[in-house]
Amino acid sequence: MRSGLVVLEVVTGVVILASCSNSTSPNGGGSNTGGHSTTITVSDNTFQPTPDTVAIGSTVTFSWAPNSVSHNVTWDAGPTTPPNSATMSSGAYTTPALDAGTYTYHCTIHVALGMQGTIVVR
Ligand SMILES: [Cu+2]
Repeated sequence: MRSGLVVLEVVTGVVILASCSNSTSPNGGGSNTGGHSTTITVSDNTFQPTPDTVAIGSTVTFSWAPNSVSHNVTWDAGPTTPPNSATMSSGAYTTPALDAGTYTYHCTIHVALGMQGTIVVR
């Protein structure tokens, strides 16, 4: 009985260690790390990369991942206000040329799940 408890504690410790090492991959390589791309992938509940840093005057293309559910790109704030995308489950939406500053946007359907992003233009 007593030794059984000790074994359980050891096993639990190993599981916790394993999950820790999984969540801290090198260079912060998670699903929402920043980047420098004029293409942002729209997949279920995430925009990648975000924050995304691009050059002044860039257009950014949001590309829906295969088999995604319906999402949209709805702008919150920025130096200009690009048109919002349609709600769609495939295809792509390209912004007009972006001005210097920080744009924020979200998906109206999944914002409660953290589906939002930032584009830094400089
Ligand atoms: Cu969505």
